[in-house]
Amino acid sequence: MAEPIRTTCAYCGVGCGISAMPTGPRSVVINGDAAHPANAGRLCSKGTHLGETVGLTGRLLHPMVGSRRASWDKALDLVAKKFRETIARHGPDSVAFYVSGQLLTEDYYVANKLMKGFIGSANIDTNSRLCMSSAVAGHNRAFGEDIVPASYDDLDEADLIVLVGSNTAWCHPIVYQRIQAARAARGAKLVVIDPRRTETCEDADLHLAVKPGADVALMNGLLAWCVAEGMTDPAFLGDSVTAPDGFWDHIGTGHDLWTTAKTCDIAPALLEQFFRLFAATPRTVTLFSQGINQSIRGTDQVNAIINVHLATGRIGKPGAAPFSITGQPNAMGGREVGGLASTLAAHMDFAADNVARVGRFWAAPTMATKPGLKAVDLFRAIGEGRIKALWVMATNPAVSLPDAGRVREALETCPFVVVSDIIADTDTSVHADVRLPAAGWGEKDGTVTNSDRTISRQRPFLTLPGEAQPDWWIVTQVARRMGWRNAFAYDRPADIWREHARLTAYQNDGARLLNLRAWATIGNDAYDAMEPFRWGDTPFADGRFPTPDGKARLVLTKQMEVQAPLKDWPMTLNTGRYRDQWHTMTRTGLAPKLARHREEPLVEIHPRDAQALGIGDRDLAQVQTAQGSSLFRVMLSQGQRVGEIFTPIHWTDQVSSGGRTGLLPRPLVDPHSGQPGFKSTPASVERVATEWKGFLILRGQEPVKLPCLWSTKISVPGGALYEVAGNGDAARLEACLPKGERVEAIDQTRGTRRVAIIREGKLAGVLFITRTGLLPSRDWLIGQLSVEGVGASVLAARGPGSQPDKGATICVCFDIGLNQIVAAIREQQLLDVPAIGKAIGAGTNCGSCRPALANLLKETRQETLHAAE
Ligand SMILES: Nc1nc2c(c(=O)[nH]1)N[C@H]1C(S)=C(S)[C@@H](COP(=O)(O)OP(=O)(O)OC[C@H]3O[C@@H](n4cnc5c(=O)[nH]c(N)nc54)[C@H](O)[C@@H]3O)O[C@H]1N2
Ligand SMILES: Nc1nc2c(c(=O)[nH]1)N[C@H]1C(S)=C(S)[C@@H](COP(=O)(O)OP(=O)(O)OC[C@H]3O[C@@H](n4cnc5c(=O)[nH]c(N)nc54)[C@H](O)[C@@H]3O)O[C@H]1N2
Ligand code: SF4
Ligand SMILES: [Mo]
Repeated sequence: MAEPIRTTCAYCGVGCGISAMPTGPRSVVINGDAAHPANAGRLCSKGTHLGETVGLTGRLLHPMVGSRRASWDKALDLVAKKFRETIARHGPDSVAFYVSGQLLTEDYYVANKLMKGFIGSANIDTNSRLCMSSAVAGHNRAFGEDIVPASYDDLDEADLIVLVGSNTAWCHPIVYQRIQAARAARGAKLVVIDPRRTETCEDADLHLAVKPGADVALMNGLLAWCVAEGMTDPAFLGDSVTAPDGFWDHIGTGHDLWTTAKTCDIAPALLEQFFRLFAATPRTVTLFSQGINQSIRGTDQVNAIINVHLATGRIGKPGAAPFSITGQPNAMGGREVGGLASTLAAHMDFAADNVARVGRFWAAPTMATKPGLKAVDLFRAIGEGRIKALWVMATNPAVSLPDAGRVREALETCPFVVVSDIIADTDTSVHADVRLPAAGWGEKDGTVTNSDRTISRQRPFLTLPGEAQPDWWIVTQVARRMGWRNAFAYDRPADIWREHARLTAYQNDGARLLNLRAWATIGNDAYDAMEPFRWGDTPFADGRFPTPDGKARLVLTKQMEVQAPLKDWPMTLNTGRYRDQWHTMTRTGLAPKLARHREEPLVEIHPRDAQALGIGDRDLAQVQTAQGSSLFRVMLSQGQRVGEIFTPIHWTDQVSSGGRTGLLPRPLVDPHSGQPGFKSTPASVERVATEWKGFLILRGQEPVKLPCLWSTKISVPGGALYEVAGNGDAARLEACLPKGERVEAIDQTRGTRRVAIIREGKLAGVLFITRTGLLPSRDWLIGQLSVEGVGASVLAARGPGSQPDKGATICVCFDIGLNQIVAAIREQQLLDVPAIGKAIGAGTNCGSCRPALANLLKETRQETLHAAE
């Protein structure tokens, strides 16, 4: 029997090892790799269901010029010619690449080399700008190099774990499980600092619902407390840290408990509890992500966290570190090759000696000598006509950049846009002049670096579909055609890896900690067999930092005025992620199992705000900002702070008519990092009335545009489910039904319309609309897509003895819905999460739903108590 292929998960920066056993040309059985240090065999819901995403639905299989298929030769020649001509006419800064933390290190390396050493511009930026550039800037300011001074092992050894601005249970689930295991094993305490009460808070010892943007005040208040309590580390401060003038005076002024509590809008007693716990616990890891980074003061927020760790000597020791956890599978690899516009290569910046050194190494004809444009400025320059040729690789900026409406306009006006993607139609690629089919996960071959500096191999186990090619190949082909044949004469990813490793070691006398010298000469077989390894074991263990004087820097950070609500925009919009979707859903959207957790884009709002605005649960509401507006389904949530709303980032034109979060955020950025403040935009919300609602189930995946106000699509086994709502005559939706034998039940007085199309005894499509009443369970009807001999009775929408609606899927692995879990808790009087597992299986496989189960237990218990009162 064939051996499983060991590879790394396609999604988040946890970087879990996967064991993939192909079972056919486009099918695979996925298991966790027990030997991988990041996950020891565990996988979350997204990783577990990767197998559902390797089909060819929606794939881009051939190069396309406009809407016509082209040969690779023709497409590559065209890209090379257009870039060459634009550079000749307007100079190297008139072109740009916008790349991604989802490229492999080898892809990233050649794209960076081409732009910075050969085209001679640094206009290559990446979606990592939107993701962790504030952490990069913060590390550089504090340590002199972008070093993450923590590893997952530290989580196992910590006594206190503080999560700041991180919904770890949803976004880094295997890290969350590791934290839970550490708590079980050694009683580590968990504190979550997040304006929302997320599932990550469910089981925490403390949740501080901080006022958005007040984290600097919080951290400075914490530092002031540690100073006052004599809990700083004078020896470490003396030997290893320098402070700027006025630093300690600043911390000593206006950072008392009461002032801090007021600024952060947290009860003083609760804040004091946290301060005491922190001060008393030397082994503390403070893990942070987008709630900290994605702010117009993100870099200061990062440094405020690092300051506390430096001042208390909690760095470079087991179980004690500030820990910036990265989002994408290769965000760290991108940092290592220098793929940001503000870095050069291999942890070097644009200092003249670095430019000269890298230029020598590459034998580069035209080195970039200064940083290029950062993402938001880059797209502004495109909109203003200053950049005339753009190549987008492995990212979907029409959705994911702030003020995405302007980004779409910029893409439309740019004279030449190339998009390399695995999917044919994305909100970005519809603006492309040339689309290049890239190899996807399971096909591509190279390395990634996860959040804790562990480098692992992504290995192929599927053949390349159609004419798809790996990103490194596409880039080097264009580079060769632009005239740099020798500098891009790689035959395989291993050739690129060796060159990258050599560059990290090149004239590196120890000034740069990133040094992969040992890997610079490995053979192709050793590259293929590479085991996961972490570089830079425990950074700063010797109390030395990569600054000129060897000391770390405290950075003076000031809490900016937290803005009072504006008259037209009384709410604050926060944006982020769902447990089972990945970014713009081009891959997770293909997995029916992942679709059912959250089927529609929701705006979460506190019941008190909703009441004041006349908005009810499950209504539709328009969220508006100065940048744009979009429609969402309403979800009342006690977990929101009053005055603050939350929307998800995932929905696109390809799957829905609303939920376009990207149109809403301000394009304001942090002054140091250029990272946008996605988490806080002044907004308003308004109810939108509809006369009818309903759903449509269609066999197959062929996309259809529905003529109604609200439509969202999810994949289901055998087809697609659309939720719809609108005004006027709903009959027009019937035009979207396929041809075939038609059965219908139309009740004008109750305003219900039920139409089914049956072809050769199989259900081809159904439409259910109601103006007044309830709608039946979708589950049973979806099941009918895979049944033979369907008849008119399908309109009853339930079979003999069929079950009531399962509700939103909570446990993806065993397909168990909310209603089933609540029923089991009530009927079997279940008291804890393991008991639910024993009774119905939920939560016993990947474990991603365990926080949700804990929450349901609590809510159901409260309901029962109220009922008993
Ligand atoms: N399921 C899933 N997992 C993912 C991804 C995905 O798309 N889906 N994407 C990956 C990527 S690229 C990334 S970057 C990570 C992101 O992972 P996270 O950063 O954990 O995710 P987010 O939902 O963006 O935001 C985290 C939290 O920050 C909080 N927050 C907002 N404002 C503030 C504030 O002012 N202060 C504080 N303290 N908190 C605040 C939000 O309420 C939110 O709960 O997830 C990775 N993992
Ligand atoms: N409002 C708001 N906006 C945000 C955020 C937020 O919290 N709030 N978070 C930001 C963050 S942290 C991030 S990381 C970004 C993510 O945003 P994006 O990077 O725009 O999102 P993805 O959907 O991951 O886009 C990846 C694209 O690459 C394609 N692709 C997948 N694999 C490959 C491959 O191997 N090669 C090629 N060439 N293409 C491939 C996919 O089909 C998809 O079109 O969103 C940012 N935007
Ligand atoms: S936590 Fe989940 S999404 Fe992240 S790498 Fe592991 S399996 Fe993949
Ligand atoms: Mo990210």
